[in-house]
Amino acid sequence: MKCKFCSKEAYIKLHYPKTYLCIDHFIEYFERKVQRTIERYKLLRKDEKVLVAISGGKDSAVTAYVLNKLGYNIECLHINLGIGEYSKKSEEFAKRQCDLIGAPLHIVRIKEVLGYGIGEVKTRRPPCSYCGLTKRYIMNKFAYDNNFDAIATGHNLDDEASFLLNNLLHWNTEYLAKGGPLLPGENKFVKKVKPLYELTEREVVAYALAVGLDYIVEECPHARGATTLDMKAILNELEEKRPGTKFTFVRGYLKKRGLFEVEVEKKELRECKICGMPSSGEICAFCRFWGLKEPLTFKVDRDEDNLRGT
Ligand code: Q46
Ligand code: ZN
Ligand code: ZN
Repeated sequence: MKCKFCSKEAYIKLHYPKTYLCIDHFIEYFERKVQRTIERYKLLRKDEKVLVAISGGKDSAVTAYVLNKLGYNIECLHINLGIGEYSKKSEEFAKRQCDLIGAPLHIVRIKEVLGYGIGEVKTRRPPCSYCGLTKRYIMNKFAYDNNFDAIATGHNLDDEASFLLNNLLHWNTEYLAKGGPLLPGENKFVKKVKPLYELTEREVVAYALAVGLDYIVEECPHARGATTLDMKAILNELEEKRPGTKFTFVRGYLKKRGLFEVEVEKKELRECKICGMPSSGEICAFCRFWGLKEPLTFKVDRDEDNLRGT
């Protein structure tokens, strides 16, 4: 098949709207769509300092690559989770990706700052529960300590659609109130944005391949992603039969999100006694879990030439 816009062979068939595109026109389409998402949802301005959280995987690498190409002022943060070989490999990929992108990379290794890797802590909590807490805290604290205006993550359309479906099936209204491409900053919470919000996972993979971004494909050994994978498989089946399902579902949700917001009580936040970050209790969940007596600080010395290993 030929590209819709030129005489070259098609690189990809887009399902919605059904179009064949050559590699160059696909790259152009993808980048234009990211730019439109940023504008439609007022995610970022060109004068803002953006921290991209990169895991070594495809979505975050593509986010950093495209934002950089579109002229946004980005730096990257990789959190090494201390999960054996998996984390070593992830860090290697993150470094290679940032070399290709030409963006500064900061690395926080949680084993170095907290003493244990994910999965090594003696606790009843499953690794993913305190991993999520730890990643969210470090991302925000790093951005806050270094005066970033926004944190960009690699969530794509499939991630959002499967998150919504799963939370609708369980009527987790609190989570349903918090979806969407933009979580505005408030207090000491830095604004969070998802520039790939309207692009499918398939498009993200095709873009990564098209621009030569290498990424880790192995799953984390703690991943119990069966639910997400089930949701994604169901949505892909629906999409196959009715192209545009995911997009309509997510767009519709954004219109109806207010229904869930009214259900959520606004919690009064105070400052954590240890780290000073917002907390519902006297000590925040992060400091409590890791038993901290002193706050962690991530202030980067800007005179350092090589930002790696901070
Ligand atoms: S939460 Fe769980 Fe992930 Fe952390 S422990 Fe691995 S699978 S990395 S997205
Ligand atoms: Zn073309
Ligand atoms: Zn704290």
